[in-house]
Amino acid sequence: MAHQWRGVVAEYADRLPAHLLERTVTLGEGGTPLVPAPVLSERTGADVYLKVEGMNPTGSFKDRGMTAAMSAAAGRGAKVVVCASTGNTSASAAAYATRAGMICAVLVPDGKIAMGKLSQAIAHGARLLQVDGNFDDCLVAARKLAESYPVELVNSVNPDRIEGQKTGAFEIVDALGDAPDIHVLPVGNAGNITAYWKGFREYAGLCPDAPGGSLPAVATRTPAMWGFQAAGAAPIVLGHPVTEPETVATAIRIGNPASWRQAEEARDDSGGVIESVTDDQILAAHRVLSAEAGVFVEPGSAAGVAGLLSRAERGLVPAGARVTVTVTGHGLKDPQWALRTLDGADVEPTRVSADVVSIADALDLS
Ligand code: AN7
Repeated sequence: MAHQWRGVVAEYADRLPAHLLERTVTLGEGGTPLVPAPVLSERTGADVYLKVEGMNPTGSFKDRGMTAAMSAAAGRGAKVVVCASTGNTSASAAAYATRAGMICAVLVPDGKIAMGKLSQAIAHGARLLQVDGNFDDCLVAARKLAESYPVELVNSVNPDRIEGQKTGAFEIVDALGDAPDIHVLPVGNAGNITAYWKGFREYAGLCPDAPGGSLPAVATRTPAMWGFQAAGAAPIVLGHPVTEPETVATAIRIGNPASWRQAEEARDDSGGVIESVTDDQILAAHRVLSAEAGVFVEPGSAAGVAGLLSRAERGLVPAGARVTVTVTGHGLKDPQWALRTLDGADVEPTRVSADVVSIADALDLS
């Protein structure tokens, strides 16, 4: 019988804090495919792989951190959790809270989260509050709520979230046999770049004090971390918070990332970069992924690929480098972008009568 993946806490138990094992809350997250992307390799002259995180139980990478945060909360006997979210965190928190038998409150920016994510939070029975403000306002409120009321915060400022998310880096090294030369990902609140950098360092034996730090190293090196923010929400690139972030990539519409300093550390210690990409570049990369690579992601997830392609155009991707890109969330979260051309026109389905000749004609087969 094929091995049944047990979720990241059980699979990587020897490299995670022991308190996550007391009452593990899992939906079988992780174990996602690392898919070679010949189309991107050809365009960049590198050897490119996609870590397809849309394959997680709620359709985004957030599930890796959420199994950890929710296991810790359950172990402490928590009854209520809260998060601020641009959408995916709320979908994930809602699902895992349901599994744990907890109440989940989510604060989302009014009108600025994708329909798929909103539906998930509601379907899983979250107490959803649409806040008159942006993500950054929601996070400030969620933190204050957790300080003053008997509520656990499950945003990525919760260190257990980072512990869970670092397993994405472990899986990449396990699949390739060593760390890549470059790891690429979108940056919003900057938890994931922080987590991946931690995971890559731990697997290279560079963190003796980490859980499992005395285990043999799995990787011989660490990658350069390349992070990409949306141009209208690029505080780390600009060097100051953005009070009114704007981008089609609502997942990363964040003006004051909680893990800002850790993201800069990951960039600097790894010899990497954090740059911005325009909405047009994001939507073009979104289309390359779906129409040429066969991988459907949400716009925010395409920011990493957009940045990689932009650097390739500028001659900044070393020939033959092994590059992994985390594509963070599933295309079905926010499908409307597929129904527009890159010029912004609506895609109209072709209508035909139900006879084979008309159908063949419409398909240019005759
Ligand atoms: C698809 O759900 O912040 O830099 O509240 O949903 O770790 O924040 C989502 C972020 C990238 C950025 N891609 O990751 C939330 C939230 C997708 C995302 C990011 C998010 P971080």
